[in-house]
Amino acid sequence: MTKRVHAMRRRSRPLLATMLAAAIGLFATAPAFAHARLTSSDPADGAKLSAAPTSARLSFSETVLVTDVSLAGAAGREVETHRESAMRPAAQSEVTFDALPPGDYRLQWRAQSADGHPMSGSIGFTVK
Ligand SMILES: [Cu+2]
Repeated sequence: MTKRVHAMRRRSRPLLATMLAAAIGLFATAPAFAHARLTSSDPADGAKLSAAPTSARLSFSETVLVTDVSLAGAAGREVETHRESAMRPAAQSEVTFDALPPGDYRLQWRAQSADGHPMSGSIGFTVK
């Protein structure tokens, strides 16, 4: 990038000014376009747990409305989960369930960010 800008400067100052203005404009407005994202979870994605968990927590970079969380165990069998204040926007969302027997699990989630964008993802963990 630096090399290209220097090359442009030699050739055309107006073009450089336009490029700089565009770059600054892009930078200044970037936060407005930043999407909410999952920042962490407990259990963490890929965790191998020696103690059976009875809850899972998702943490997001900003307040989101988690619209669906489901937990699948062995052979994709769904595990019953409970979620408090399911329809309230929050930066964290927690689901609880009965202590999980050993096995591989996948927690799938869907959410809507404050700017209305749909989000989804999943985390996997193993109970030893
Ligand atoms: Cu967005």
